[in-house]
Amino acid sequence: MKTLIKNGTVVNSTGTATADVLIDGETIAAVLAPGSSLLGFDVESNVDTVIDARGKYVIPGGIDAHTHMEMPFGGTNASDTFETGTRAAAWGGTTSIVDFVVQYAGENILDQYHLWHEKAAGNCAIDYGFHQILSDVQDSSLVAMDELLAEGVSSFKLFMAYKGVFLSDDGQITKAMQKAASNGSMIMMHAENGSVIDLLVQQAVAAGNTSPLYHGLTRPWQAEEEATHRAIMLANLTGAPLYVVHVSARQAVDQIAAARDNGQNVFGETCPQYLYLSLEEQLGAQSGEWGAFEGAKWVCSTPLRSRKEGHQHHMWQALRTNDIQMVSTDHCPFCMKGQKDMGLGDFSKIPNGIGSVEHRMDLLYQGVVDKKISLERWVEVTSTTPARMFGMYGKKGVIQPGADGDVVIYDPNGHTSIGLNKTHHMNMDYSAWEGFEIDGHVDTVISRGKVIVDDNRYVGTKGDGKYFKRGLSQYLI
Ligand code: DUC
Ligand code: ZN
Ligand code: ZN
Ligand code: ZN
Repeated sequence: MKTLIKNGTVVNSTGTATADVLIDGETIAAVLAPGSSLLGFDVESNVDTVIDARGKYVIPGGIDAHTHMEMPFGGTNASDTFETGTRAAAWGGTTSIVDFVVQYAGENILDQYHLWHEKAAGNCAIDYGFHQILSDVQDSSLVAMDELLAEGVSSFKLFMAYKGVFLSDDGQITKAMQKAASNGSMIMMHAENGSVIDLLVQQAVAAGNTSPLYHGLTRPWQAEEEATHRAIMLANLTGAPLYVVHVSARQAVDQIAAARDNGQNVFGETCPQYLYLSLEEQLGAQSGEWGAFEGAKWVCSTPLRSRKEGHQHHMWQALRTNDIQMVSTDHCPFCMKGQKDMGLGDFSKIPNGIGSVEHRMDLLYQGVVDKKISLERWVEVTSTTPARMFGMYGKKGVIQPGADGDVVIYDPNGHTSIGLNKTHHMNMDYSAWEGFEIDGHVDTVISRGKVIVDDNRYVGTKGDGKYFKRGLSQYLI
């Protein structure tokens, strides 16, 4: 099967050009000057399918390097399965995810890794890889980190919060970092000071402050800045590379920037919710069907932060200046009915998470329209950098010969109304993005050479997506 995408504006992180893209089987075979022949053959008359992309952007498929499909968490499971979540991702122009294998304390990480394969295999619409979560850092886990690396799991996530669930203490973190420093893998960190947060939560609930609004107020930026700094110091001590997930506080960004200026291999990820949404808006949402409990829709950790304090503005700036390198979703959806509503009367029981896997490419494209980032930077933060950060580049994250045929045709003259009247495809009974309007539209999504979304129709099949073995981060030498 050969497909020619002709006359499109091909956008890579390195630049933009009008070109034809030839996909042969699962792989990009050539990027050609429009209408050119190949070894004397007229290309267009020698392919099976021709797609005219005139006036549209032809970009490498999005890579969401932070998702939690069907994660057991907060007394329930994230509501998207690998099937529903990856299909929603495809609708939104994302052609690869990296999901987190969960280890709770006492569990064996290799058993968990195999369990995650069972959940995903045969169910995914797009390609997927895995990171491994480490909770209690067992001696056997340190050995297993090498085995997982050989399986293509080259990044390990630790938590400085969620006592009794995920939390590792500083000694355990240091041990895992020592291992990462020696085997070349990446340490990912949920950087919030869990003891401080647990105290503030306990005090709030005891004082009768039980509404969702107290979620953000009991997870202050100081807890994020402090933990980010501590993680950076432990990485400095051990020589491990550090990737800080879901950065929301401007002060945490500044810690990451300072570490980078200091020559450390420290990287930062943010999410669409920290670019667009704020604590004030969460506080203001009182009038929907859930009244004062509406705010539960946006309970996630790290939390939404105050717009008055300037976090969102600072985050866009950091994305532009490369103090923050990439954008993932932390896709962790829960329904209001039967899941989030477990926290009626006690905000600390609301499962933490927002679903955005379908909307990341659109939401970041709006940043291009609004002149917050350039067109090439859009591709870089949503695809190219995730590929390089997590050892996929060359196959993923770029339109070039030899790369997988993961291509999105994006229409800058189209329009997308997000979440409105439940037009999204995530398995949720609400949308955190209700009412967002995007001046652009995902037209066609191609995954390893196969069209899976075409003109507002899903035409793929479950099981199209395959496990992707990752190498070491291509940012490290
Ligand atoms: N934050 C969330 O909001 N959900 C999943 C886990 C996390 O760290
Ligand atoms: Zn986290
Ligand atoms: Zn997460
Ligand atoms: Zn369109």
